[in-house]
Amino acid sequence: MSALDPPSTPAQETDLSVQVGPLRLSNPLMTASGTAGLGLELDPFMDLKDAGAIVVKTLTNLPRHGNPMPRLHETPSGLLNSIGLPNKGLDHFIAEVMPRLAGRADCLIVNIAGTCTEEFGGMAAKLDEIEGVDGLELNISCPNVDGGDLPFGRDPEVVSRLVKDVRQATKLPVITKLSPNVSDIGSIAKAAEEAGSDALSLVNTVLGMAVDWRTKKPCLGTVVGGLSGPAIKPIAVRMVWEVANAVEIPVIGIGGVRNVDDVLEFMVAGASAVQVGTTHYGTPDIIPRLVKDLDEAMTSMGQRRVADLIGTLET
Ligand code: RRO
Repeated sequence: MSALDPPSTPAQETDLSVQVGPLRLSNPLMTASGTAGLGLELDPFMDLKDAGAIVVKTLTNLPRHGNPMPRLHETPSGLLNSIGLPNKGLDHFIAEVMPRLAGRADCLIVNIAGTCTEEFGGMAAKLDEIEGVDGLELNISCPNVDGGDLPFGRDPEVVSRLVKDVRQATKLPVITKLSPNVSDIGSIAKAAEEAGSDALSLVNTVLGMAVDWRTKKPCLGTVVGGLSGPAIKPIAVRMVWEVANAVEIPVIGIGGVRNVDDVLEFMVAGASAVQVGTTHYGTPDIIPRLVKDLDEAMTSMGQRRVADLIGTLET
């Protein structure tokens, strides 16, 4: 640029922040539970504060070994898993991990699963006063317990009781994570909303199965598992759109996000934020890449606030 060039108008800064219930996120990119460990595993690849929020792998009240091997099986456009919630238990997380994790993320969401509805409430109460925990995600949708039977996520009355228990136990923002393996996701979403959930995240993995016909063995130790990745994105987008039309609370989209087009697709369909899961395995710095790409996409569209795109689908 020479001194004779007209002064360029300063580029308007893009605003990637979004509101998810009471949570203000610096950008809409969150890690999906289970794909980024307890958060600290991402340290070699990114600053945890790059993410709008970090969501930790599901914790149970007591330690669990997880499911029999094999636990992972790749398919052409998705990943089948049957991990089975291996973890050292909530008390270990609070005592040993939280001191290292507190303050490292802009927003830290702890994902929990109880073995009964009351246990969800008990776990929420334990986490209520823990420094550095910004919110809870209730995993009522793990496909890898009880043979995919979803003891909590399929019945609106059970969901309602569970979310009410948690609501009474904590002042923390509560996100309820829904399963796609139900016939009417809207009724489950409404039950969670009416019981006091601040937001919903969806979808958890889709029940699936693969077989090695030569050995005549299933490819997963539990036979059936959960499918994630690009294969499930259209299912997830459809369900996000359905749920966003059924409830007033914010919806977080999950399922096969790999690039900025996927992020914006979910947001236009009604998601206030998106979680990135399976892509982490090949590209562990996917979140900062997507934040940069989103910023550039907004600039090239002349769109200042990403939040203005939420739910703008014209049908
Ligand atoms: O650990 C798992 O097997 C698992 C969990 Br908790 C979940 O919520 N979704 C999934 O696909 N796998």
